[in-house]
Amino acid sequence: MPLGTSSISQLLSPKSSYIKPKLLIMYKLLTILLVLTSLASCKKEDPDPHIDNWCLVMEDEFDTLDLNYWTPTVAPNGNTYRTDRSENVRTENGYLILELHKESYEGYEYTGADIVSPNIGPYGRVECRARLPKANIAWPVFWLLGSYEEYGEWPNCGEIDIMEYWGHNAPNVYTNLHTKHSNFKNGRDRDRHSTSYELADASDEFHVYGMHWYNNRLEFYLDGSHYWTFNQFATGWKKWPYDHPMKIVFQMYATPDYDGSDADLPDIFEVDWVRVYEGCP
Ligand SMILES: [Ca+2]
Repeated sequence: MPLGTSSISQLLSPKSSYIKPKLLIMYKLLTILLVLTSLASCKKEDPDPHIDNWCLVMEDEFDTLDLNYWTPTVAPNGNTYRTDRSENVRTENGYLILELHKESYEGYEYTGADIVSPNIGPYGRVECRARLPKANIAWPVFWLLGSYEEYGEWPNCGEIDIMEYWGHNAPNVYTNLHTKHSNFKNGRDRDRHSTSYELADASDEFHVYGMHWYNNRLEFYLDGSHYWTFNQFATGWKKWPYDHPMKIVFQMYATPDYDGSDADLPDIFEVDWVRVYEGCP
């Protein structure tokens, strides 16, 4: 009789005092085989690759504003009306310029801008070279917004703020993550989802803000130097929505909850280039 399921259950049963030595050896061999197969499949699905060789899949030097790729948003956000006017968004001498103005517009006190890319990823490396504004009320961010197809709208879709900055909070630069589980609205578990560093010349010099996006972690880099890793700490989209495509966003808004002077407006957020890579095949 071949060693089938019923035989194994018989062998496992305490009543199996009649086990023949040959069957016992076969059972042990089968167990070893099962363990080895299981180990091999774990190895195959090891979600911890380190990629050294990145292949460029998208690059924009912002010699022009390519409206076939980027979509400016025309709508209010907080106290800022986002427009697609050249006063708020344009390219100049190879730089993307997002400009924040204090002006009465459509019932709002400030005008700013954001531009949104098509989906990228999931996974890869994304970075930009940028100079940040000086104005106290300026709120420039280089971030990724999850596409809505998989888990729905924010915060379900997930958000990764690679570089987030508030002029009045200089010289601190922040990296913030938002998920269904932890976001700025529910305030839950924020320490785990946020970090910051000081960058005294962020408004004087260009720096490269980047992230390496893996299937179990997000690694963050400033000028090519690693400063933080966010490791996936639970399964499920509520705590790890970063397994589906996301869109790149560059924004320049006025901080909604700032009540200091805004006399230093207008001001600009300048981006020299943005690049997206994937692991080379
Ligand atoms: Ca450029």
